[in-house]
Order: sequence, then structure tokens, then C-alpha cells
Amino acid sequence: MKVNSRSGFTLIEVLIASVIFALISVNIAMVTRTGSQATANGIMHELLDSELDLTLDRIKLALMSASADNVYPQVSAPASNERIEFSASLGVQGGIHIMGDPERIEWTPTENETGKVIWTQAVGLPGERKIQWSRSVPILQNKEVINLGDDNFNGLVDEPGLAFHMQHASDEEMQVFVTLTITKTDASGRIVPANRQVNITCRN
Ligand SMILES: [Ca+2]
Ligand SMILES: [Ca+2]
Repeated sequence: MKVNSRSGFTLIEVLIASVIFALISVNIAMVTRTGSQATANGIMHELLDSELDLTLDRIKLALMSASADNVYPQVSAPASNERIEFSASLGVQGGIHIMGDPERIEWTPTENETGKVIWTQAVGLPGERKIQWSRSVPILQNKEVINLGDDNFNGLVDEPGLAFHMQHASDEEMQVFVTLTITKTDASGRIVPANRQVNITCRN
């Protein structure tokens, strides 16, 4: 009589099962890691967008009350500047325009090849105060390099990470354009930039 002596797994079957188990484990780990990286990158993009919006909103609010006659330097495209100085127009008293203390918004460098956006109130006065509005602003706009050309096709040449330029037609109010790039590092260590431009009409 033939007796079936097979009562366990052969070595080959155990090896195949081990390989399949290892492959499944690696796949699960990869899916989990990809999922958590995607979540981390999603949060990073939201933070990047909100920092960009908040900084540009603050710059807009400050420059909306600036008097067009007190905004310096007044450069036009394709030139731009990483700094703007201005005074707010507070109103008229006895037929005289009353101006606020001088203010400045500028890019200042940090140690790691990026810079900060700094707002200075009461420039050069005893009450001078500096407030940081943003950090991780690169020295140049996204996709721009120093070569006397407009590499990112925005009408500005070699423009800095925080760039101001003006447009002042004789029959129109002066417009200040603010172009800002901010970067953050994603979950895989890659530097991700985001940039936006806003324009503000100054008071005459
Ligand atoms: Ca450009
Ligand atoms: Ca360039």
C-alpha cells in the first residue's frame, strides 16, 4: 500500500513563502512611507502658500497707505530693487499733508544663502523697530540667474527673491509691483519654491 509521507513543508516551499512575505513587507513599507511623505509634502505646500500670502498681504497693507511722492527707489521694469522706503500719508491738517515716520521693507541675507523679509518702522529715529515678516527667501527669484537676461519670463532681469518695481504713467496713479519667492524643504530634502506677484496702487 502506498503511504503519503508528506506531512510538512519542503525547504523550497518555505523559501518561496519567505521570499513572498519579504516582498509583501517591503511593498507595505514603501506604500506607508510614500503615503506619509505625500501627507508631509501636502502640509509643506500649504505652509508655503500661507507664508507667501501672509507676507504679501502685510506688504500690500503697508504700501496701500504710502504716499506716491515718498516711495523710493522708483525703478521700472526690467529693473527692480530688493528694498523699498516709504512714508504713510496720515491725512491733511491745516492744508498740509501729514506724513508718518519713514518705513522700509527689505530683503536681508542670512547665513544659509537665503534671506529674510524685514519691515523697519521709524527708520533712523529713536523708536526704530525691525520686524521679520518672512524667512527662506532666496537671493534671486525662482528660475532666475545673474546673466543680464529674464530667465523666468516675468519682465524683470536678474530680479532678487523680494523684488519691487514701479509703473507710473503720467495720467495714472503709481503702481508698486511686489514679486516674492519663498522656499521650503520637503520630506525628501528637496528645496521647493513658490512665487507670486501682487500690485498696489499708492496714494497721490
Ligand atoms: Ca525675471
Ligand atoms: Ca537673469
